[in-house]
Amino acid sequence: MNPSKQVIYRKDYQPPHYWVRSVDLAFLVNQQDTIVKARMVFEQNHEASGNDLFLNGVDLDLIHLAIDGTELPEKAYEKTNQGILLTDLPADFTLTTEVRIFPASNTALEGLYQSGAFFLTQCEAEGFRKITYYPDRPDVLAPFTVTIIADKEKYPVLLSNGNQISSGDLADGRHYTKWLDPHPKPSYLFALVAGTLAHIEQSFTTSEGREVALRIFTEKNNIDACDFAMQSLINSMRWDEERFGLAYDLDEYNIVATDDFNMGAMENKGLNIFNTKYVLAKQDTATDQDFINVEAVIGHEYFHNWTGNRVTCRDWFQLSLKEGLTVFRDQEFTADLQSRAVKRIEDVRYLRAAQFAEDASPMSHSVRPDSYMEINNFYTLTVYEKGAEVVRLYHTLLGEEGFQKGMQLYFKRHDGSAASCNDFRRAMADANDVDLQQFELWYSQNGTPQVYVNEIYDAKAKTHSIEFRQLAPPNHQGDGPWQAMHIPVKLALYDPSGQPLSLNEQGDEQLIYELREAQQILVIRGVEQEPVSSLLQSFSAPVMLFRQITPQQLAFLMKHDRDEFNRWDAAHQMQAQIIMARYKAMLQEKSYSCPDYFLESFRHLLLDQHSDPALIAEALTLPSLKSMTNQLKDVNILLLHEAKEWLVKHIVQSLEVELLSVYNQNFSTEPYAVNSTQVAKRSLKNRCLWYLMQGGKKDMARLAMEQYHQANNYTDRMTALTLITHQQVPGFEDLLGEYFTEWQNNALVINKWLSVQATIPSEDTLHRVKQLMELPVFSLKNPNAVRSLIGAFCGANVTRFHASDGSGYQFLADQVIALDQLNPQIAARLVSLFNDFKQFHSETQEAMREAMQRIHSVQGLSANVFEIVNKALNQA
Ligand code: B3K
Ligand code: ZN
Repeated sequence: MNPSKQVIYRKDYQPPHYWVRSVDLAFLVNQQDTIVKARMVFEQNHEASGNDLFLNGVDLDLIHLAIDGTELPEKAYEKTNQGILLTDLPADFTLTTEVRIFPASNTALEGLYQSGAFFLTQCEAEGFRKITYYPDRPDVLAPFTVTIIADKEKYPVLLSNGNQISSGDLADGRHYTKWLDPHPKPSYLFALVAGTLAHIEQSFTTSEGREVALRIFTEKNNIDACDFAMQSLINSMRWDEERFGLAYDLDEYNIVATDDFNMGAMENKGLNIFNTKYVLAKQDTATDQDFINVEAVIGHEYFHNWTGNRVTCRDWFQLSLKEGLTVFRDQEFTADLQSRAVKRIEDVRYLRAAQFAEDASPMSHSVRPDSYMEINNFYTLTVYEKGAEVVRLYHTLLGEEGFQKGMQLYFKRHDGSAASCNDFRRAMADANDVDLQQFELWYSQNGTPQVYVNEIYDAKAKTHSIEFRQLAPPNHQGDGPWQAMHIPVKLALYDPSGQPLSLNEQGDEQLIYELREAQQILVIRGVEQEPVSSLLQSFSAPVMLFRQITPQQLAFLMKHDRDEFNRWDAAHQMQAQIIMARYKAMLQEKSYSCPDYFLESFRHLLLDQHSDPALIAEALTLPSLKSMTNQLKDVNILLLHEAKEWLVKHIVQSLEVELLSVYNQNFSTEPYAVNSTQVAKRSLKNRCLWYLMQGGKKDMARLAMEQYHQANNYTDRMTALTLITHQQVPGFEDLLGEYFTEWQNNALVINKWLSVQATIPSEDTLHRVKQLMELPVFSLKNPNAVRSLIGAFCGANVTRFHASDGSGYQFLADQVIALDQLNPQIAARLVSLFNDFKQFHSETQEAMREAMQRIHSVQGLSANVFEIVNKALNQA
């Protein structure tokens, strides 16, 4: 088998034979090629036995290799297409190398590559080996010195990690800059940028008194859209000092934004590289959600400076050590700055729809995976989002103070080194003197834990008993049997008037009940009347909770629960119940009509004058199909979609007057600002408009047209355009045309235009998508464009992707095959859209399987795509 398609196991981890004590790099950047010279000082690791050293190196033209100044002849080492093996080495030595690379033809966007008028790098996870020969593994940390030399006119900006220590002019119109990053780091955090870029700058003084120059670089035409990102960076730095006591540790913090990036952003030490999507934001081109995303991603990458960079990962199996923890930190940042309840609802909605699905799919893996073929395939929702939930569990169990004590001990023990998930767990346990042995299972067991609840009220004894039973997820993997997990269940009980009951002798009205056994019973005493329980408040653990709950109890919780999250969840469950009931009736060709209590409680939600409008908007947003299909088999996805549409139509027909009045009430005439009050009102207003438009009435279309033309902000404008286009209101093609003419030079804005069209629920959409792919604004080489057009069609246009003639699946297969030649990481993301195929009924499954088989049979498939398709087909 091709060496890049080998499976790597966590259990095979071996410490490195050599440490790198320092690295000096020199880059001679040219348009045609780049020369990379390296000088590395190695020292044997006495705790590992071995005097050989493997240097990773892929697609490099080796020009020269010497040890302690003596050139090595080719026969002195073993060279493959993955690297060089050096043997019989002394305990200490200096290695010098020189290689040539070709960044301009690098379409995988990994290593050094070109974007517009500049060159840049992406090294995580294994891109550094495409730049120079090096032990490219996260547990080898070294201080880096980097010199960049290039033509001054073509490449005026030359950046790398750390602080710039010198710069100057050279002969032949060239110039150089020299950078020192004193903090030892693994190669995946290396970065370099060279080219023509504009920038904005501000200064920040840390709590330790360090003055830091903050800069954001973009191409010149975007420089007016960076101010919000700069403010977000300042907010992040301040927040990390205040909440975590962590301050920045260099004199510069540079951010570079590029249109050509495989993911959102990258936390390279002192030189973050960002997808423009998460930097650029202006009133006329960014939605409220875009602004919030910019703030969150700027925060996320900044927070990595401590959780990821100062303490990094021992090996890639520990990825969640930095990602889960940093997602938790960015979630808390957003919760502290925006609305905590809204943030929690959005995160859980995403987790349940996407991560639960991943955990039930052929790609299911534990938060700390046991094996991988291609590490880039494991930057998953499980590692990130479930990983963040696991970190949140510590916080729930230990409280803010205990959690922060654990964090401090973690930094004290591991600052400047590479650690493991176990190290983190130990720090949390030791700092708080608690036993977190069983907690290990959160890292080692895959699948979503299932908790079944049974409640009994005993009127005579005045007790309310809640029995919890943990069951193994159906797709449990691993050698041993599944074991019960440590699950904190936050709960409250309410009496029939909605008053919270005291749950113990201390009079607590809220409890964290810790499950540790497969079966446990909680008995609450002194309960005068049968109560209604609110379980798993704030979603206190990432589990599926199954309980018998009546619509009346759900309506009660929607009204009385003090936990905002569970109030939303009750609404959500009621909606899911109705859609499922209709779907089941349709399957059996029976009739089912919408119960009055549903409309009544929906009306109550809509007209609630006391709650945050953002929370109301969330409660009015029906569950996604994805979140409902997770637990089902033989799903007829088109029928389920129809059932949901039916409910929507029913809501509009019954509540049109109310929807219209809430729409009007939340129409703001104030000057636009991105603050939580305005964002909340816009979200509720636009949710109402969404419903109104689903009714298909002409006067509602007129309302959307008015909103489109009169809006003073992009959220309102884009919502209107989307609704007008999706409903194919006469004139929508003209609007799309005008939009294109106005924005054709703004890639991000045009990407939205592509997505709007890719998601039109109409028979000719695939044809339209294929036509849009021919436009110069689209390129298979640009990941944002691919995600916006192909990704949106296959991932968000249910009826067209799942069209019964299989055309959607064929299209996806064609695109994956074509993309794999250019950019395997993006191809692998796209092919993952097939991963839920086993949930569907046999015809759909078969058509999806055929498309995957066609991909699988392509010669020379990347390890990225192969790993995913192979798993899916083998487990079918
Ligand atoms: N650490 C990077 C992700 C790298 C992905 C490599 N395929 C961004 C982040 O999580 O902050
Ligand atoms: Zn991250």
